[in-house]
Amino acid sequence: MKAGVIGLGAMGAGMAANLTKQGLLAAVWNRTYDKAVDFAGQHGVAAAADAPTVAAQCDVIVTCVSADADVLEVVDAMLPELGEGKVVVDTSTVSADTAREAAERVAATGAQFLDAPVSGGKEGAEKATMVMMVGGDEATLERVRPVLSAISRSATYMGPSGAGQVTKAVNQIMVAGINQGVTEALAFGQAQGLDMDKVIEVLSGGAAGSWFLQHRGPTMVRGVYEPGFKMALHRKDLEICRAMLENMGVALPVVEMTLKQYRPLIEGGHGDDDISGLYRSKRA
Ligand code: NA7
Repeated sequence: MKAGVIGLGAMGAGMAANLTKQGLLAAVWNRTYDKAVDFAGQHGVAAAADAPTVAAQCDVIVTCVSADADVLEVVDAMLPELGEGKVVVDTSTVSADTAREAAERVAATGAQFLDAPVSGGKEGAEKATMVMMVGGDEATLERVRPVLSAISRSATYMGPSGAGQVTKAVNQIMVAGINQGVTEALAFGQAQGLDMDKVIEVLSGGAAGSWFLQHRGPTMVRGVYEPGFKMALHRKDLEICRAMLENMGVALPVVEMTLKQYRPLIEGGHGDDDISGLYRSKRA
């Protein structure tokens, strides 16, 4: 099985490197071509000239681009080279509607599309410890499992097209709440003059312990907010959640508060910071 990766950003580059380790990677493409050439040079794989070339050369095409319009743009570009037996696995976080639209366009060629967003951050992509939530055809998921196993800790079938993205929306609401809780609490502790490394160490073993506290706590209290997971991308995800709310009769106050607090930070030039940069607005 030959796999290709389109989009060698913070997440895609780690996934592509892990596919190389398993001998599965046949081609990569990145819109900013220098990135593809650098990756190809380091990992001994071909840098394709464009997305359709990756589609032509590979059985499984893993895409990891930014937002809804980007996924549809890349999918449309590949359509002439897709056909029976080929599978597009989109690991970007976009709306469930976009996933269903992309799946329809791909299915018209005889190929298959899986929405397969991931959670675990840049470190998870590099160490292949991400979890993956998959929507689409279950048999297709099983067929491409060797590729998904090379880039993730688990790939769980969630239901028909779009179900992976809806699950990811649930995840992103939780991430907003965890970010709110950890940044607010640590800023409070720091303002009280505590030794914050000790605070993080002791609390990590108790009921408030979390991945975010352990991995982002020590850096946020030092004013370091390197990605990670870009705040501008989390805002995109929370806006997707907000758009899904219509006619659902539930409220998302944590999402609303987080969007409100991200806004001045992103407008102030911090959109590429890790989401733990929310700490800036909590500091005394
Ligand atoms: P990054 O590090 O911002 O990387 C985004 C990648 O997507 C990067 O390689 C971009 O190419 C590529 N991209 C974006 N738009 C396009 C279009 N229209 N066509 C082709 N390539 C494109 O994001 P992450 O890796 O952290 O996250 C990626 C996704 O996973 C996102 O949905 C997250 O929410 C989860 P560039 O180098 O800019 O030319």
